[in-house]
Amino acid sequence: GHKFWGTQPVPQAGDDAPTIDGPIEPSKSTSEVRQESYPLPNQFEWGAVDVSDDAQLRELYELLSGHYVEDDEAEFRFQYSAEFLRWALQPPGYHKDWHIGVRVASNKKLVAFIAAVPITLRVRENVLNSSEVNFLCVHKKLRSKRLTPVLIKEVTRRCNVKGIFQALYTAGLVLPTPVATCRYYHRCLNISKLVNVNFTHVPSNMTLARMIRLNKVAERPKLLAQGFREMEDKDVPQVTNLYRRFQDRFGMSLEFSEEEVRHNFLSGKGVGPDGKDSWKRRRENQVVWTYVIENPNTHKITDFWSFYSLPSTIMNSPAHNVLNAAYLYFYGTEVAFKPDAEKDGTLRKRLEELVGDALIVANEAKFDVFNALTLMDNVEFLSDLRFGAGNGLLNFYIYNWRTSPLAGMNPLDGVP
Ligand code: YNC
Ligand code: MG
Repeated sequence: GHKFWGTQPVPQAGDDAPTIDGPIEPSKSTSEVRQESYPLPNQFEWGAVDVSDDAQLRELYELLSGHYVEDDEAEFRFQYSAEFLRWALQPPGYHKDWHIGVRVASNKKLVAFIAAVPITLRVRENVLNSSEVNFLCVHKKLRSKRLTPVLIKEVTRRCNVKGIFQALYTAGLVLPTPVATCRYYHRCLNISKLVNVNFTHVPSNMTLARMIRLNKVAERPKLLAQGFREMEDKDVPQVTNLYRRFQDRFGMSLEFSEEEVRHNFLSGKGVGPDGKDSWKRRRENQVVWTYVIENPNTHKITDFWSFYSLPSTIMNSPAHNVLNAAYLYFYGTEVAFKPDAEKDGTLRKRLEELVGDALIVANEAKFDVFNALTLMDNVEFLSDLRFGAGNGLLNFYIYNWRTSPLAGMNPLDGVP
């Protein structure tokens, strides 16, 4: 049984299939919302984490890089960069007091964290002013002490104070009750390093040399001649429009304003040590990488794609400390709106070209691996582009919202 989750407004095991989408419990009025923080055990106190302040951002970085999510075998642990955390925690309209730390009362050491950011979430035909909850972390020495329910109740309270009663969150863990489940897929780029650090292995019917040859990617993006270039600020209106129409095809999506598109696709760039544009420096200082295809004749943006940089600490390799991973983020293409594009293979072909170029850029920038989930249209191209299924699953949850499960977030409702 779930002592905590059993008390929360989430679909519970054994609930009947919902006949109509809607909240599980009604929104509270201002006077019904609790105004005081929940109590913490004596030696701890709530402490703000101001991520605009370099020293506090560093504290958060240190907590997460030592104690955040690991794979099942405890070989790799996410190592979100300070720049990434700032990017993820300060989207348009963010609230400082939704960045919630727990500190040791005596010495103010940061030992736990949870955060929410505002999002506009569409689930089927309903558009919800919601929050997205992420970066829940409790120091390894304080595990299994039921701090988590207090963190979750406090972030819920602070959302409620701002009139927000729904939230989106993801976890590898299975809780009551996922709205969708996706699998992680991995496209190996730096084969010898990935074999060396035990991220992948050479199959018994293959040699390392052959595996390297098979996974080689081209040196230059294939769509260069068609107007491939990095996204710029002037592209924001067109990318927003394409993003919206493309996302409308899915059962669930995030709605982005132009300001959110600018933030999500163009910000998160740290300043390199000496301003030079070498790939290594870019990889270490740029969170999100976004490219567009601009039709050379009409100047219309016909396609875009993006990935973000999220390294992992390699915990037990003598040779390497960091796995440089790129994660496929959002993309869109006008091809999706041609009649029958989903049925006759033209959408699949276009996505293969676009994401194929993303692999080329990531490889050029010396990322070791390119990851993607089985959401959006990804199942269309994953195997043809030599992504392999990983062990990891990611479950998607919505707090206080009833809807029937989305069988993947694919418009064709393909299973993950
Ligand atoms: C988890 N990941 O089931 P029951 S993902 C939610 N998400 O409750 P304790 C979780 N709940 O089953 P520990 C959870 N992990 O008894 C555990 N729980 O009802 C539940 N790991 O608490 C669990 N980060 O404090 C159980 O557990 C209760 O000391 C047990 O701490 C857990 O960010 C954790 O994986 C995860 O730092 C903090 O293991 C710790 O084990 C840790 O005794 C490494 O807690 C890092 C890690 C999680 C990444 C993420 C999304 C979080 C979503 C939280 C839910 C938000 C709901 C919406 C709120 C806003 C609503 C509005 C409006
Ligand atoms: Mg605990």
